[in-house]
Amino acid sequence: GQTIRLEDYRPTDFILHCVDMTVRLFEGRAEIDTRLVLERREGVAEDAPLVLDGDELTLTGLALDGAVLEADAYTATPDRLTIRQAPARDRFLLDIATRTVPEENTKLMGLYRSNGIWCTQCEAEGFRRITYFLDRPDVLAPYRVRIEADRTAAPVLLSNGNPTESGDLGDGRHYAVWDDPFNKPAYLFALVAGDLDSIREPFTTASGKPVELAVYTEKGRAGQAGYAMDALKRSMVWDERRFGREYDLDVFNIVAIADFNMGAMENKGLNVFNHKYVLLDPQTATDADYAGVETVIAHEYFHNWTGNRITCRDWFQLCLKEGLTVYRDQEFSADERSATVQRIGAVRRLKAHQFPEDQGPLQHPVRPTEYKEINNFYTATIYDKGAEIVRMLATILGEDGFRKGMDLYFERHDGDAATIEDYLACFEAATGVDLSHLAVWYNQAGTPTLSVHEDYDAGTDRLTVTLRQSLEPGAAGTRTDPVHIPIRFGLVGSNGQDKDAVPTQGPDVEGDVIHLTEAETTLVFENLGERPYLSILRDFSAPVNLDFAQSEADRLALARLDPNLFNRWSVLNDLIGEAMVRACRAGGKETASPLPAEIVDAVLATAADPALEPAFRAQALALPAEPDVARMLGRDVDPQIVHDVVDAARRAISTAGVQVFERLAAEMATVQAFSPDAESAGRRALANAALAYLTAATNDPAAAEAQYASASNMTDRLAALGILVHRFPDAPASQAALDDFYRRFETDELVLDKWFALQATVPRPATLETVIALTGHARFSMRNPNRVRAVIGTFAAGNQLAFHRPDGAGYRWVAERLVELDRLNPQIAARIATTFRSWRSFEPTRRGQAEATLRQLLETEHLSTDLGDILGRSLK
Ligand code: HT7
Ligand code: ZN
Repeated sequence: GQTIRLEDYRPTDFILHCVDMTVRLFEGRAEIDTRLVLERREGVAEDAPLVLDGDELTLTGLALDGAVLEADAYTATPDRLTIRQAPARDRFLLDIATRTVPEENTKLMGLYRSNGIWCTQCEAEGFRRITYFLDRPDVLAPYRVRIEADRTAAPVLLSNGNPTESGDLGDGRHYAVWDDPFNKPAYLFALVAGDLDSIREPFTTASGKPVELAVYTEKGRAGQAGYAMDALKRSMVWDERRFGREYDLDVFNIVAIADFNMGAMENKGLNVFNHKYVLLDPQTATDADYAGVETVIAHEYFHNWTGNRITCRDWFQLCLKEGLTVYRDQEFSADERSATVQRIGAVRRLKAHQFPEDQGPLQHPVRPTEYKEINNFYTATIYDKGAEIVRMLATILGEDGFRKGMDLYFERHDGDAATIEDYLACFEAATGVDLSHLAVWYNQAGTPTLSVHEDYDAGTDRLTVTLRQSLEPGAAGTRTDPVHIPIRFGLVGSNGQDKDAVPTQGPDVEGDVIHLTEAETTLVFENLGERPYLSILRDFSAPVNLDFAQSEADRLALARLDPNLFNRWSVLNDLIGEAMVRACRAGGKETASPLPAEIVDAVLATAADPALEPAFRAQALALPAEPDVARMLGRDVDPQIVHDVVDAARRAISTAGVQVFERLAAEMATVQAFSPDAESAGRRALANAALAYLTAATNDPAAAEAQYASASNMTDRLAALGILVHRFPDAPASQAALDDFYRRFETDELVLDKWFALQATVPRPATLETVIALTGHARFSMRNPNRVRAVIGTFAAGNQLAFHRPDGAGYRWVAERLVELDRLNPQIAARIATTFRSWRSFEPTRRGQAEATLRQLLETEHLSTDLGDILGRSLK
């Protein structure tokens, strides 16, 4: 494949003024007529040809200003249309006719069918699979779209913008016309046609504009769309209040689709969703599912301003819309739920997904400078580290400064395809703050280390804090210059209150934020009255590895006292993680607990503390997972040892905490009718954590079996089933519960995904045989991405013992499935292949097995660019 480089960016030779399409849908084919109004850009050579992108296209007609083009005037291949002599000066019309077969489109990019519904996915480069086009984000135009289809097969016809016309065509066919007045790039185009149910609600924006909201689903499932609608309305109100952003069209439509490559897509006025992020009810969805729907609905809605009204100049700027929109959805969830618990979740995800990416061969900067396949850059780095940079910007500027910069960004760039430089310039102009050191974060890959050293002199009552930043060179080969690290901190007194901490020497400190912009700096605090506990990097104010040899006693004190709750969690979680790492390094052989008794006590005290909210207490009980410990180990990882150590830690807490857990299980048990709110979800999380520890302590599945049978909602039922299947895989009760679960929910594909995923993650090497059987199950399909992810994806990402079997069988099985999958859906194959990315961090046997498998896979004939790119970079 060809490499695309940021430095090669230049605008198109031709300007696009508007798009007019007619899409005729039939069983087995789609006919697409596209009329473009184009104009050669000033200064472009008169003989420069017009080159349009295509992908697996068939051209059936071509006319320029109404005259059919002679065969020698153009060249059409499936992936390019070149028109040799386009008019030199005036605007001209280009009519393009293409034909596709949506039923055969297994890549789920472009126009395809999902359970009979016609739908599209165009980001990043799917529109070129519908018609030849200048398919890049800096080519913006208004669209008019006419859809024609059989009225019975597709009573609902949707596209972007506002509906303007509809009517009958005879022969059982009908049509609808949609007008989108807002300039947009082709990646935001969408079309949906099918026999759909819907729920509708009116909404009035802050300035009084009425909007008709609708959520469409497959037949019979609109009853599960209510929470999504509610989340949409809350998102709309929140964006008005927090960022002053109102919705702009007369309608806002969401469609839930079963076969979908990612979570959802923010097409203008017509968001298309993986039905997993729309359809919910208490019997079939967990609290985590509810939170996921709320987040994704908000995220796609927020894109209307950060992504659609202001889009990206090129795909190197992807984080401009994604990092910013993730930051916005995180802030929304923080306001709607518990801010601390939300932040803990975001930091856990960042460390679990982005840190390993940044540490391995797929490392890339938040703004990359080159790519082979853009689909492979929808990564944790672009999304989540991108959001962390926006968060640091907000921390540096404060709430008012950040809002001023955002206001200027919306004002200056509405209607533009912008860059990261454009974005940062707005904040500098609005606040006068120098952001040059923050900007460096966008260009350098890798996770910086922040080293902290403290020294308190009791004689002079002086605390000296030395801060150092460093960055290891990595696979991306980017620079390692110092960046701006905003460090939120506090000096906690023995009374649990923050001291007035104004340094008498040192760098810029504003309120509770230290601005570290140099490689190293020292701060001095005086007149403290006692040696304080240093609470550093509060709320994880920068995405760094913290290297701070703080004493265990100080950290245990902070776990009790710190007014910053996030840090109470993080010091405790770090203590546990470090103890696990020590035990792994010792070979995991010790029979005793890997956790010192004081740490176990601190965990139990937090879990039992009625002054803390249940969701937070549940977080304190959620130990670092096996992949977290593997990442902290960094090299020569033996997943069996890691598993044994994590298991021993769990047992240590369970044995010591029987009484605490018995009390919690009783206190937190579900009594009232189900409500998905955060407070109720927190109580269920704490109750289910207690149940897991109790069954570990008794080594008896009875309590889980009882909860499985009596559960009144999916959260409690799945928690119980998870304990049975993962902890007691051979108990007859576990198999009985699995069979019961299948029978209860066999008509619901989303619940069946849970049934498949649970079995694929049973932590033992023999699960490989289970997943082999599962891929032969009548309900398994390689064509449904959710099902593929549930079985193959969760196996590779979530089963440390079976995927990383020392005999290499887990690797080889996944590799064989990737070859099959690559022929159908390369995007999904490439994504699952990233589970190999940390192969170099394993002990020599597994490392050798993984490398051999990857090398052999790379030799496969006709690999897609997507999969080839991931494999090639993984082996680099
Ligand atoms: N902007 C979207 C990213 C996306 C996507 C969505 C569905 C299918 C394929 C896709 N490729 C890229 C989703 C988002 O971040 O909101
Ligand atoms: Zn997004």
